[in-house]
Amino acid sequence: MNPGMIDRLSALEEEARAEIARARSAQELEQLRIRYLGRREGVLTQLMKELGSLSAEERPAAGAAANRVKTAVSTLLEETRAGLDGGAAGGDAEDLTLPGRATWQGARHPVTLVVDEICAVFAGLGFTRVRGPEAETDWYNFTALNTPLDHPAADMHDTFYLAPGVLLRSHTSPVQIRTMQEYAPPIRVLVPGMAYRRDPFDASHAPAFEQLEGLAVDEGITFVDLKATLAEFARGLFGARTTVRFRPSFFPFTEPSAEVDVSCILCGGAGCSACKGTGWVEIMGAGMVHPAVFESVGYDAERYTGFAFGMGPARIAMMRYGIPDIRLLYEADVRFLEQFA
Ligand code: 2NL
Repeated sequence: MNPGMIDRLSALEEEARAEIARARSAQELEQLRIRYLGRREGVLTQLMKELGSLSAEERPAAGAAANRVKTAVSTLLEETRAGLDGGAAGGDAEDLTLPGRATWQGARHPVTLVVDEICAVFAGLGFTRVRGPEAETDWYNFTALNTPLDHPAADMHDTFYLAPGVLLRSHTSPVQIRTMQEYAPPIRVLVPGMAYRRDPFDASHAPAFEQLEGLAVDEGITFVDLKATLAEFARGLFGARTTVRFRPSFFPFTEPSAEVDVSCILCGGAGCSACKGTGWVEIMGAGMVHPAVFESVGYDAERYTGFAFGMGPARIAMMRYGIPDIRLLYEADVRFLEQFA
């Protein structure tokens, strides 16, 4: 018997167990395996080589002890490594270098930003913001607006019909009709909301789009009030140096009618790619409310006059933020939207 050998084996086992318990990674465990069990330099391997020099009586007990320690250390290494892989039984220490999670920053949609801004400017001129149904009857959407049902705009190919005589409104004007039915003049309302047309969905058209219309009705309202109101609006939205230009146009529900341009918000009128070198960008249509519209809501067309206008806030948002394709406004892509936070 060689108590020296047995004692050295016990001490070695104790030391190996303590070291393995401290190990925090697979690499550390592998280093320990090499240190204790490595084929050439392993501490236990070296001790086992000494077994040959023991006496025949001592060798069996020392050999058995050596094999038991070798198996114990080897098993412990394997179990500890399995625990690390599973992650549950003491995995790698927490990685304190991981960046923290950023808090979510919500943002209003660019079209909402523009609608709210326009409404704020008109609020200063006494306009109230109103809403109404998106599913309408053809009377509110066309007939009341001096647009006969055989007009091309009322065609199945241009309008989403839900049932005979029922449709998705093709503009927000039915809300003004409802407002006039409900209230006597004077009226000043601003109507933002979705409108629907059977247009192909391309870079500059969407079948569902935001519209924003305005209506003012009172005794003695003239085209001068329309011009002054829209000039004030343009300065309020685009800056004090902005000017407006009216070009003759046609809408069934206004007479006279005009297309309204503003001096280019990017170049100030000098001419650039945004205004195609003209210095002007078209932002809305407008005009004096047609007497037939007043008659359809029961207003006295001899007593009252009024002006109305309509614009597409998405177009204005695209201009203002340099958005090249209208479809970006409908994709709900967070990478696009969070730029407006
Ligand atoms: C455009 C043109 C316009 C109106 C909308 C309107 C409403 C009533 C009576 C008269 Cl109830 N007019 N709305 C008038 C002129 C133009 O919109 O280009 N929109 C995007």
